[in-house]
Amino acid sequence: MKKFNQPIFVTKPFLPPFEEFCQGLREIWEKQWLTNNGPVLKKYQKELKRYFVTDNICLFTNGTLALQIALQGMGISGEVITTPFTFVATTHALYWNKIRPVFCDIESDTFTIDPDKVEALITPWTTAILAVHVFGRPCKIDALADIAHRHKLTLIYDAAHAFGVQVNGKSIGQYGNISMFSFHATKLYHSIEGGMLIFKDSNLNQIFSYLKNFGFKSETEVVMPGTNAKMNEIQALMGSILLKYIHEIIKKKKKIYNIYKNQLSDIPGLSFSPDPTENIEYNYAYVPILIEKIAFGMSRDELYERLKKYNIFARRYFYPLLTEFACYQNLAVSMSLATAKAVAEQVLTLPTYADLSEHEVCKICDIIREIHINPAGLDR
Ligand code: T4K
Repeated sequence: MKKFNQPIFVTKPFLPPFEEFCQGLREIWEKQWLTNNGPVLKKYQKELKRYFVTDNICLFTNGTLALQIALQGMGISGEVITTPFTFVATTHALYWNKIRPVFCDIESDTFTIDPDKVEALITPWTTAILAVHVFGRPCKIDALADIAHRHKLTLIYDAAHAFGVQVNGKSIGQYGNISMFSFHATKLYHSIEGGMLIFKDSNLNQIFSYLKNFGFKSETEVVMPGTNAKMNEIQALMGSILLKYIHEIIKKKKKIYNIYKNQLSDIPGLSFSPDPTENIEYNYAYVPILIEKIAFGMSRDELYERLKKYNIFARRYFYPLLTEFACYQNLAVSMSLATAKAVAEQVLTLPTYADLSEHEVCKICDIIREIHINPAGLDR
């Protein structure tokens, strides 16, 4: 197979028609209001409240700061049980709040925190569970809610990947005490950079508004040590426009996911997670596959490198595990993370974005098959 002429990255941001964005930009220019709770942000916030059917949402400049502020605003301290199989920002948010992350192993089917292993990690210092709907796959929400309820723990979800996911007909953001969504450009739905909290306790609205704006209550009053985490008008404009396209984006991503699944599932040593159960509406944000070296004929890393020669830039999300990073290496880990380690060694996320054509997806599949059939072959 010939290599692609242009690089095929793991993702590409979805962009609206240029003219549509320019129209919105023109209005921002005319008003000369760029940030600090401007009119576009207010309109966007209303649209999201309708979309999520709640008044309790707050927008931020990115998902990382949203999560940090969630922890600070809810007064989470001590130890928090979390997953090592995630993007570094999840654990960094704990560290910025001087909270000790306690890593729990994950499930082999959804790659999310394993509820059966959470209780063994609870100590008198545990205040919360910070679980991640990794790749948009919902955590075992009922089991986690039950543990959190019995042990009086706050249940926090990093839903960075889960925009558009529904469980039992409700948005995934309605579960737990609070959820953080990332609207980063690489996400299925984005506002260039951006983040959102959605929460149960309406008192948090005020606290989060203070915290993202330096703690200002009025021109002369600062009521808490806040930071600057405000979403600006151009971000809000992008988010507001893209909300109209979300169904189209998910439809395209679903089609891509299904092509990969149909074309690759019979390759020995290459596997997909089981399909989500019927009560889950998935967003197909990522296409993670697992590569088992012996059956596939080469390791995940070898496949990752070989694909680059064809101009295909898949990613090893999330490798290495968080516990391997220099800043977390010295942290005592009291549980075997065997499943998380195995998944991190085998996972590869394949390119998926709305612009990726059916023809290109089929070609990526053909290349993977060719590499599998002829592992020693010379790349052209
Ligand atoms: N929690 C979880 C579970 C997360 O996954 C994330 C973020 C967060 C929290 C924190 O949320 P934010 O603070 O970011 O809102 C990317 C994203 O930067 C990051 O947002 C995301 N997770 C993570 C999974 O992926 P990188 O380092 O892989 O990004 P980068 O720059 O290598 O981009 C990936 C590919 O996308 C590139 O190869 C090319 C393409 N790309 C990227 C950008 C930015 C484009 O085509 N156009 C673009 O504008 O982290």
